[in-house]
Amino acid sequence: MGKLTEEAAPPLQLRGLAVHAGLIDEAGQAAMAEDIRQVVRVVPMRAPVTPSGRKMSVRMSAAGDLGWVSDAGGYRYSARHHSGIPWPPIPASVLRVWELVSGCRRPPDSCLINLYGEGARMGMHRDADEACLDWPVVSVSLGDDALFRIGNLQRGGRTESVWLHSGDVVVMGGEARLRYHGIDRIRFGSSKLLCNGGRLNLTLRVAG
Ligand code: MD3
Ligand code: FE
Repeated sequence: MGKLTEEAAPPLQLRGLAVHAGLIDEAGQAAMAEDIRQVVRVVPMRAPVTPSGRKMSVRMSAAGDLGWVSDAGGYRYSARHHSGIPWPPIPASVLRVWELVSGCRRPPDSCLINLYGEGARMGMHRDADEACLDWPVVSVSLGDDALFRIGNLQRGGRTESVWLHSGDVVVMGGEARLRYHGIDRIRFGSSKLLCNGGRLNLTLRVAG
């Protein structure tokens, strides 16, 4: 089973985000990817449709009490997948990451699962639909490298970018929690972790 590496260096700080590079070793990444495969066997990935009717390039599913769904009625947190099936519990391997880096005693109630295939991206947006915005968001990257962009509290202005790699963990807390951010592109095929290539991103949240 994998390990969460004892960090020699403090995390990289970028506009209030903490980037823990290489926190999860290869065995840990493989175990986590397998745990997520079990989840999406129950609640399959789907490509959300935006309120404007466009299909997103990222495919999504979730684990925990609440997941993210989108339909003609818009986006919202929901206790069930579109099929009506409740989201499976958040895997213990993923909860361990939250315990290590979040600084919260409270466990997350939501793990959103994003899958980026070749050419997928996520436009600049902010996450503000959670009931309380004081809790951090913890993100785990698995598979292909991704170019992550972080901006400001308002749309526009200067941004900074960082490549995220498999096993990296990012914590968004405090002032960083409401910053605009997105994924410009992935380097499809840069990692061998996922059999079909691509990138999995897990975001742990207190949503309810
Ligand atoms: C900064 N996911 O699911 S993870 C998302 O890689 C999302 O799939 C991206 O943005 C992905 O909403 C980026 C890093 C991340 C997640 C949530 C944040 C950065 C954040 C919330 C606030 C500020
Ligand atoms: Fe986001």
